[in-house]
Amino acid sequence: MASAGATESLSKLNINGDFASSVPNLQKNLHLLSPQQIELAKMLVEKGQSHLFEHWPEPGVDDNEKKAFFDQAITFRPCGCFLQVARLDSCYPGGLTSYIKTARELLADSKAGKNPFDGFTPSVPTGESLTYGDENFIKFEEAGVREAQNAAFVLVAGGLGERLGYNGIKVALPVETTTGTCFLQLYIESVLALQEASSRMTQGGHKKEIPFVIMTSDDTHARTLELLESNSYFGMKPTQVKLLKQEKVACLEDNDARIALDPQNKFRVQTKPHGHGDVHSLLYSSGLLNEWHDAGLRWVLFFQDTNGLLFKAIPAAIGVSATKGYHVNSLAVPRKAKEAIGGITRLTHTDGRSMVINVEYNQLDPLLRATGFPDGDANCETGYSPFPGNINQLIMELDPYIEELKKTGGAIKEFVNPKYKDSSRTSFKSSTRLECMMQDYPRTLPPSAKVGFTVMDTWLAYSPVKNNPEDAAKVPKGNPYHSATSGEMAIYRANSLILRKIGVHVGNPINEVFNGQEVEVWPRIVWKPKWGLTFVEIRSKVSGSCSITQRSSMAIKGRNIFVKDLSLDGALVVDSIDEAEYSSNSNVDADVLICLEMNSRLVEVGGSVQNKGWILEKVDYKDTSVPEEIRIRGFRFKKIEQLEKHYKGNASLLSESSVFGACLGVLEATQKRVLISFACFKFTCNPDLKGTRNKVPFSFARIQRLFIIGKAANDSSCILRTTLRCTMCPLNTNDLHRIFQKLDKNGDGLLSTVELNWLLESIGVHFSLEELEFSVGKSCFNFDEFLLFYDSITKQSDDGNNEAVLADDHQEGCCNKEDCDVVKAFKVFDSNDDGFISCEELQSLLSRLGLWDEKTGMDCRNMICKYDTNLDGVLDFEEFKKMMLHTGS
Ligand code: UGB
Repeated sequence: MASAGATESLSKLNINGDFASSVPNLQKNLHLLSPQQIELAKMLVEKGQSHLFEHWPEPGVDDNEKKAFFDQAITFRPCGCFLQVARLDSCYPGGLTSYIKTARELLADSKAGKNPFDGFTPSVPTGESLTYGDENFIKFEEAGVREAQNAAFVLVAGGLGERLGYNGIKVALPVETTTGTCFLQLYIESVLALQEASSRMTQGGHKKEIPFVIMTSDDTHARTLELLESNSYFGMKPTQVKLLKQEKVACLEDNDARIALDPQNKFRVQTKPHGHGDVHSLLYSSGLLNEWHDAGLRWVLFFQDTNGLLFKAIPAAIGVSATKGYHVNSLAVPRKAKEAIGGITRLTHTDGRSMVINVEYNQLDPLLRATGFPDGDANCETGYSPFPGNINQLIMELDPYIEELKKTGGAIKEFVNPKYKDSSRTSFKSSTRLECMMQDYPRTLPPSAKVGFTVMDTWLAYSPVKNNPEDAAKVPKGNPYHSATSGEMAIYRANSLILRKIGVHVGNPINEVFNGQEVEVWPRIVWKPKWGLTFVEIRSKVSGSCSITQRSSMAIKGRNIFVKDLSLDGALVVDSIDEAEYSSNSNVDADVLICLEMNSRLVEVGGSVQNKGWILEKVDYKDTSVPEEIRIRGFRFKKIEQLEKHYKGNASLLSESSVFGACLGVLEATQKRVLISFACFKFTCNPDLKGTRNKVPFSFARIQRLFIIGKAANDSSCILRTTLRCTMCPLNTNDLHRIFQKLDKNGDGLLSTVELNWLLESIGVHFSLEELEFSVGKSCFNFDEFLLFYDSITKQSDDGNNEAVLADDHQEGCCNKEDCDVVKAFKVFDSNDDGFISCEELQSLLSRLGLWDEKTGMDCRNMICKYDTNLDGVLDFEEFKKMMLHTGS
């Protein structure tokens, strides 16, 4: 019974407390509550949740706790007066009333053993299957990189990671312990690398920022934010990153959907995350989708928290979406039967409906058994399940996605998965809750929707970290462990296989057991995404004859590092920053050739590196003296000896100097004769320095690689002209002396053909020493002879030997050398070969040359305008020629 005082205060508030008559402990306390709290209590009682109040003590005891209960519980109820409630309302359509209703229906179905796919028959769908590195793959990868700037990336990272049991957030775990890069860092750096590659390809370096969204939950939000902030967002602009927090839902303790109280605090409702399916309603309600639409984006990519291989597959998968016009594209890998990943399945209903959808791993087996496949989820003759495994990376086309969400508000069909105590299915082992999965989105799509999938090899695309060591060790033999151990080893395997694919001799793996899991141990090879994201990019960074032994470790951290003729047996770490200048803190005296093209950003790593390297030491996961993130993988590195090379930036040197060039050897050979045109020249972008144009033959393609001009020049037309004309001045004696010293590796005052060859090799010109010696007529030069040699070849270039070049040029229909050079230059800029140079083409080339920096405010339109005499917005050949031959006076 309510006390007289309580009844009086209720009537003052004009509230009838009769609803609580069956819950005396609530009724006694009603007067403590605000009108909104009482309304909420009433709704809960009416929905069969009286048990929530049965333990409430007399008024005066724990009163604040009672109120706090509502402040928490109120978040489940739609009520416009509370911001918090309003937010949750948009997350859970219909509020708590609707939640309880849906839960009762789903729990009844589950108790009755009802098949959620009733009426549907599964069959194996067809999709795009890609083989890494073949022509088709390269084509899709290129298309994907091009499209990537029109994409937004969404990482779902609200999960507790219960199966892993790690105490931190999963995105903070190291992907691999060679460098210690964590998942979030890898993801962000991959998005940035993709953004840059995409901009380079299509926008001439004008960077379009790829939005990056992270869905968090109460379990992960604060720590995710902290991880980002304490690491300066891993190089991404903070404004580019958005965190959307999903709300948890109430846990349910029985088939009547009675809400569970928190075992630790009887005045709190127990809650758990609602599943990654929340991401759709959150994106919709946040308004981001419309923002992206207005910004011209076309794709939204969803991915999960611990797949370190993912970005090796992403570019090609986007390419598939773009080429095939898929509204939904799921990335998949070959799946082992019973593996804990969903199966991509075609479901055909008796009424004719058909859809391609993920069937979750715990539903696939019963579905198959119920529809005429007595073996259920079993491998076929290939040794894999016939149903491709869903790795839950989804690519949606934005416009159809928005249209669909307008109809549903982003609500995804929920499911419940209670763990029953026994076959009577009447009580649960522990509380359950409703969940929804992001991959269930296509379920509501009309049959006209283009839903496809893309299968890639597991070694390339999928290595999640989900299982704790104990459970991983129990995984049936042949099935993947999905543990921290296998996740890290998969990175090394993938990188080794990629390098093998491009011709590097990589040692065979050995088998080892860590934390009870037998894994292949490949050389520990890692690189930053900016070094190589796509097959073609990686291929362009490695040349010559390279080998890496199984016991080796290699980390490449800089963008412009070129690996050439490297023979590695030990540990090597190479780092470089733009405008690098060499400095070494090697603790080993190794015979390694690291060629830094002077004052340029290109670093070449080659030669023989041999040292004691890094050894893998076993660690037991129960050994709490070892940090958790290490012991869960079962090994750690003992770094005995390594070669470390760091190239640090030297911006001041560049900004003070007008000399940016390098000493280059350019050798051109034909089958019958060898023409050596050893061109030592320097580039300048100083507008006052109108050096005479050197008639040294050079290839524009090579210049694209070698031509590195710093950012000192701020006169855009000067940069343009410098780029186009490559104003080359004959070198003075000081320049030549500096070059001579640089080339004289062993410092004996003589430049040998071996040393000269080193230079030539470094720019991709291959000669045997005999050929070289024959061509230059000597086996070594002292400095005076070098000066003479330089004189002779520049003279040669100006007259006699140019005949060969001119002969070639005449074949292209040019009547003089100057015109020929202009034609060549024009072709370099006119990348689509339509006879005109557009702003985009100009910007694209400047960007590839490293000359495009949006911060300098260079405007290609203005550059073009200057010479665009017919004002059609592009340069034709005559206009281009005028610009080329313009002396700057
Ligand atoms: N996640 C959230 O953001 N919020 C949540 O409420 C729950 C999770 P799990 P599981 O690719 O390996 C999925 O727990 O059960 C995030 C697919 O359903 O790792 O292994 C969480 O942070 C399955 O079809 O998912 O199953 C994480 O990033 C299969 O594809 C992600 O959601 C499988 O993953 C996945 O959470 C797989």
